[in-house]
Amino acid sequence: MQRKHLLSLIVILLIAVMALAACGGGQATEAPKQEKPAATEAPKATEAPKEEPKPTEAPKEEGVKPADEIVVYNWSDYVAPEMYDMFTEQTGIKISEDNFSSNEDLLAKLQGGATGYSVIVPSDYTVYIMIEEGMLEELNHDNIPNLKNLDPEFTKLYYDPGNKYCVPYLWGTTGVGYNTELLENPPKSWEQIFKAKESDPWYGRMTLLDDVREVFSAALIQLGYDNNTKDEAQLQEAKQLLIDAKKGLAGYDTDNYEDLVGAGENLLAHGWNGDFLQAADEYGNIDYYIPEEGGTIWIDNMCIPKGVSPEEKRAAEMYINFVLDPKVGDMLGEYNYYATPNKASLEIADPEYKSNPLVFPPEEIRAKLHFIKPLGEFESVYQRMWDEVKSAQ
Ligand code: N2P
Repeated sequence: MQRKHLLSLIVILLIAVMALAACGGGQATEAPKQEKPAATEAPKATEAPKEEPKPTEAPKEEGVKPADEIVVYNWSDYVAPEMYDMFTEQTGIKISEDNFSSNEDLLAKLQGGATGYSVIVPSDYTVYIMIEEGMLEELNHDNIPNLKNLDPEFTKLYYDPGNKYCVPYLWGTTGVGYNTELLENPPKSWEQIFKAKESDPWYGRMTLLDDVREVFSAALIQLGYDNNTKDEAQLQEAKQLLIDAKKGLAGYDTDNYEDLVGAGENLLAHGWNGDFLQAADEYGNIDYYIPEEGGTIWIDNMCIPKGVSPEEKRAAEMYINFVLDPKVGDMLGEYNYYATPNKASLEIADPEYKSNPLVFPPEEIRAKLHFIKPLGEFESVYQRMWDEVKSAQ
């Protein structure tokens, strides 16, 4: 009788413990520990490790030999010249680069099944889309110890909290660059750009980025609307503004716009701050500003596309860790005139770089800068309107 009672007690206890564990009232790993003393049978030594992976277990990729070579799919002119050689010297891994010129191109290429890229560099809103669509590998933070160098501000981004998938690379702004020798008084506003008169010196000698969200952002900002609006009437208005502006444009260009301004072929262009500032070094006659209605701000990121081999992933994580090195991050930011998200890099950076208001915009300018946000299904409406702008006569 006593034995029977004892058995019922054990059974009740077991059920209670299991119920608690199922409710999440305790940690799942605690339950087996508590039931062990009550169990009549000693657990087999071989069973235990299988059932309870220890948290200290080595990362799965440990022991994976990194690939000999990786390809970075990047924006053009977006590395410091010696970076790739330095990485190869340090690790023996060769790097080559392929370029895209807009987030939409990058996305379309990968959605189309392109493979062979180990590291890609999308902007904030595109990272969000890629995570949502399951297009990115999760990073193994154990392989990226230099993550600690990131400014904490860059670890809590809406599109990738905790840097689970990506690591910020550089950030910057989109505004207007112009030729200071040929244009004394550049247009202060987007309005003077979109509604240029034939008598304006920049009429016919300016370009806009070949980039749907950037161009619509500029038009919506000029109209005083949210640059991420989902209001079709506002978008129609922006579309019409852009169509009317076409006669004053030399075209849409994302690849050489800063050189065309430096060489004096065009007088101004819509583009990215660092591209203009690099060209200013080369040509000595370029300045950059945010038109009075405002502009955009963005953060570009290093991510690993889904489907790479474990060897490539390991090499990609080594590259990401390399870029996060304080000296490398500083070299990258200073050479490109884009802002580094790396706090340790900023600590050793040249004071001239850190205090450049065109790289690190002051508060009154920051207040006029807007991020491009992911719009879900509505993205296709922008695309359709963009097609209409591009094909309009
Ligand atoms: C660098 C291009 C800057 C990237 N040439 C804009 N997101």
